[in-house]
Amino acid sequence: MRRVRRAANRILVTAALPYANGKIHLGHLAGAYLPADIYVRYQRSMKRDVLFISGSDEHGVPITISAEQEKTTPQAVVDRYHALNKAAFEQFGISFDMYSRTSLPLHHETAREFFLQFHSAGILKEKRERQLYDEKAKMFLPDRYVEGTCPVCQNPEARGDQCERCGTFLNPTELVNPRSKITGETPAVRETTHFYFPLGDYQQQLEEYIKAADARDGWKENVLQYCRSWFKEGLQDRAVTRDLQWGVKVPLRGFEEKVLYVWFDAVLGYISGTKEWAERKGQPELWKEYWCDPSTKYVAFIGKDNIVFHCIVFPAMLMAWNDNSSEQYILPENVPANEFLNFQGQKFSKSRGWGIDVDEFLEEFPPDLLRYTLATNLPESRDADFTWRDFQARTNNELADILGNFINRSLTFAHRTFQGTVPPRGELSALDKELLNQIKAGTIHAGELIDHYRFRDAMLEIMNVARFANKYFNDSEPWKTAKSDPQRCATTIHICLQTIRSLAILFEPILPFSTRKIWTMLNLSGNPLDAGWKTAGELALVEGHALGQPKILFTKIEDEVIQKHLQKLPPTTAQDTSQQRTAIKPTITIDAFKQVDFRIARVLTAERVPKSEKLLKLRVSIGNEERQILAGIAQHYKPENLVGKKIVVVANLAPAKLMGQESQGMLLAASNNDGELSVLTVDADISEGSIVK
Ligand code: B3M
Ligand code: ZN
Repeated sequence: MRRVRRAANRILVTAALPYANGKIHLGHLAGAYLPADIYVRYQRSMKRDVLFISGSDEHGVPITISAEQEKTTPQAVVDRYHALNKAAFEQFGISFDMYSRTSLPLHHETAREFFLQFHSAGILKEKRERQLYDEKAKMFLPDRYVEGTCPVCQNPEARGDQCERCGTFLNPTELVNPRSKITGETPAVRETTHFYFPLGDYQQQLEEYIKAADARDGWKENVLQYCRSWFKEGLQDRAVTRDLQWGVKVPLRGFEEKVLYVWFDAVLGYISGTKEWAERKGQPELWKEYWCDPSTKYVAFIGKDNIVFHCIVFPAMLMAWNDNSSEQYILPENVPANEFLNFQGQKFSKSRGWGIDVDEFLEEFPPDLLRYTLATNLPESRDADFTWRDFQARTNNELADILGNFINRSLTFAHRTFQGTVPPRGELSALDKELLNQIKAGTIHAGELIDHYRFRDAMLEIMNVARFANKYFNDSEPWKTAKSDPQRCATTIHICLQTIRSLAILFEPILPFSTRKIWTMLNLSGNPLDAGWKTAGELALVEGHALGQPKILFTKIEDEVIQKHLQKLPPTTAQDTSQQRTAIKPTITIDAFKQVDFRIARVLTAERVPKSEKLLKLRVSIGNEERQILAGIAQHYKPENLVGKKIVVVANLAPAKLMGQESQGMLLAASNNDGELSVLTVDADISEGSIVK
């Protein structure tokens, strides 16, 4: 389908309001905040008017549960975590225009205003209903205070509001064998009165809305699928009040002991947060330009567990409001929800100490390293995995060896050979032109990808420009032309310096700290955002411009550092290990795969390595060459049984020394948990030296 994307010059971006009862971890960042920030920074660079709102979700049962656990008040809990999370986001470079909080009076007023409008318009249904009551604790149990078996998938640890395993939306009374999370008792059933929002009345309108927004802006398939399944089940009335003390009080006589359901008020936090932003700016009405002007495009970034509230509940609330007011809210034009990020093959788990919080991470590593690794591995269409090894590899092999290296060698060269100035540009060679074309094309393509919420691919595209630039430096051999053809050398370095400026602009959304340092090294005023995305392809540095001093941008991460973190992880159970084995590594390009040279090899001889229990020494033929390969398979194969076999080897692996002997390659083998191992072999009619692909 052809998309008619709204060419919005005013964009409202929100990112889910995290509960202020715990710290932000890497999974949160990859789910909503980093993609939102990349999007926002790019839009700012495109000189679009973009407003970025988030804040703390300070109500709801998770907060009161934390307060009970920590033996303190809900207010103390949210005060602490709001401050911690706000600081962590800042340190990570998330560029919110406003990080608000839902405990503010302005927010309470906004939420009550919506509730009262719905109430007086007769939209809400009052229902007397049966609810779970904990007789020992003497209180009605909110959804999250109840656990039990999921009626759909039999998960024994389903929550009262939703089963995390199968995603089914639940009422606590639907759980099989419910138990109170406060006392562990089986709750009783009692009657209470609550207000319900008739979600079903809006189903048709919602389906049409999502269809139209998808046609214009291209919704993600995972998001559409969730929505379709809810529509298929049919939308039900949802209770919007709760028997609780902590939250937005229900503003009606006789309901003083009740508060609004946390999700009813939380989504309105985007609106009240925008109001707070406008008030702080001294233009209290300005929020309406973002919420009530149909030419504004609204994009809501979230993680997949929040899809129903953003694609169904919130839009339905706005529709209901719009039906009864002259003030008309816009609806999300897109809800680009991400799947989950795992950590070393498993779910982040606070209780098991599995994962790492952002503040802890940033005590040790600069934010840009983490931003880059996460961005290249966002769970955009399926769950992804953060591993320490990948973090090390991305930092060392990409940021340091490609981007950092290119910038450093170019600037160093300019200082050594051209007195630290931009040398004059002569006639352009084919290679010069190719690099400039790559930059221009990369700028356009990466921009389009970001506009389509494809941040991973955009990052690949941008890193490929840097990769090409690094290769350009090598292929142009300025260290040779410096003597043989000084004018050519000047042109090469001129192009390199222009490219550094381009890369600073293109990498700004992902490396906001480092790109500002690059800007300083180029001795440019302002920052790469001010310069703007559209100028990335321009040759903006003037001849003779005096450069700043080159500094190391990215320091490599040593093995010991990674080892230390791996050792800190809690021990894994057998089940965990099998999960870990099945976790798929981050996506690589076909080009990356093609760098590995797999060949068919015939085993000529095989013998044990003296004093080693594990190693066998093989002599193999890969066609016109013989190799010695050491492999840790002595406990699985008798040497004589391998002779004559055709196996698969990596022929271009850097040689390594094992037990004092050189290994000139590696053979492929597979093993499973209980220690079985098998060397990969092929049918005998494939000749040795053949390429495996
Ligand atoms: N606080 C759930 C979460 O942190 C919830 C999001 C609210 S967005 C309006 O995942
Ligand atoms: Zn389930």
